[in-house]
Amino acid sequence: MISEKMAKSLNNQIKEELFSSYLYLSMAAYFTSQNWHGFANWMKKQSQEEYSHAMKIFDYLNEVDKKVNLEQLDKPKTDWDTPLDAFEDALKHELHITNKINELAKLADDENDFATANFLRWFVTEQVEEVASVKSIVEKMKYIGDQKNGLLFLDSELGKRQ
Ligand code: OFO
Repeated sequence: MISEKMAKSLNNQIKEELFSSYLYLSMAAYFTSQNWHGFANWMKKQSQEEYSHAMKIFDYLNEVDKKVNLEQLDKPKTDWDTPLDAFEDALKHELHITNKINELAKLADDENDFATANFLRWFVTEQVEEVASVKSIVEKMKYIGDQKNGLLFLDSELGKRQ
């Protein structure tokens, strides 16, 4: 049995993950409106991944016999100045999520909640990957700068994400 405090924090993380999904879907809409279909594809896939993160926590709470209480989602930002601006926001967001996951892991440790600590390990590893993958896109975009050809090539590369 996990504590009420832990259950509440995990419920809140469902909201964080669903908001991540919503934010990346909003970025996909922005990229589509700007004809960057590869970037839009990447963001759509990312949005689906975030939904699956939320569902992992949803299922875990059910398994440990705690009720899921969905909370209200904020409206995501809808426009960015450039593709780099959007991916920089995505990186900022992933760093925020890493902090949230670390807080949850710390709480599980403090409460000697070994089951939740073990469950959260997957998220700790996942965040390292998520931050690294967005960071590498940001760095490529900075390197490309204003060169349209470079940006078109990257758009086509990110369009390959399955
Ligand atoms: Fe992007 O890892 Fe979940 O939120």
